[in-house]
Amino acid sequence: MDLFSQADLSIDESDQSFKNTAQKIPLVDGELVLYPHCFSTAEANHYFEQLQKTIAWTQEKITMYGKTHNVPRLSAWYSDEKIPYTYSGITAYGLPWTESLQAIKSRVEQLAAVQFNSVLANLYRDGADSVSWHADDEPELGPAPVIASVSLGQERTFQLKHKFDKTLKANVLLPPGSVLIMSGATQQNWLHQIAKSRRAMAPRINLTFRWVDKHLANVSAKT
Ligand SMILES: O=C(O)CCC(=O)C(=O)O
Repeated sequence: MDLFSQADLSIDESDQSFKNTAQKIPLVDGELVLYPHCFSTAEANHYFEQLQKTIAWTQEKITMYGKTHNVPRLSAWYSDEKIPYTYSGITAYGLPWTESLQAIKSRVEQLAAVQFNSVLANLYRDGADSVSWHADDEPELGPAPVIASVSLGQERTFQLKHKFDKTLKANVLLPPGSVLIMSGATQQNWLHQIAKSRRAMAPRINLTFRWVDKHLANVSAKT
């Protein structure tokens, strides 16, 4: 049972620091909207602690040029119906939703006005953890996926670069409690990363909610 009661989690409307305003981030050939304070500070802290404790954090490995390395972050994949997800050469089968993930999913579904059937959770333990340039463009996500990315804990910079026009770049600071929604042609035209940092960094949890086509996901898992 979640010890943090629903009343504790409710939003105090008199608290002007909580404003669920959308910031449209201008992006050629893509759509990016940031909700800097979708979750209040209390909610963000609560979910960070819960997820840190309850997610099945896994150290994935990747083999490149015949050498095997630890992926520089911990991750876990949750979904409806054990949907497989194949990324970075790894196939993970979706774990059942936890109470916190389900609650966060409901909130971001309202915000994005779409339904999600899966989430990739990443734990960046410190500034040495990162995710390198990539697009969420696997066939099972569809040609124009809506991806809702929740940030908790340490603020990190989300960097974007255009796939075809090297002059186009963007940096978005992701504060705790924020939700970044990527949609339209963003994944077709842009790469994103969280770079390593030499500065002292506290842990950060990121959740990217997705809608995965189960049949296409099974095809990717088998190939
Ligand atoms: O941590 C982030 O903000 C980005 C995570 C990401 O790019 C991914 O899971 O595909």
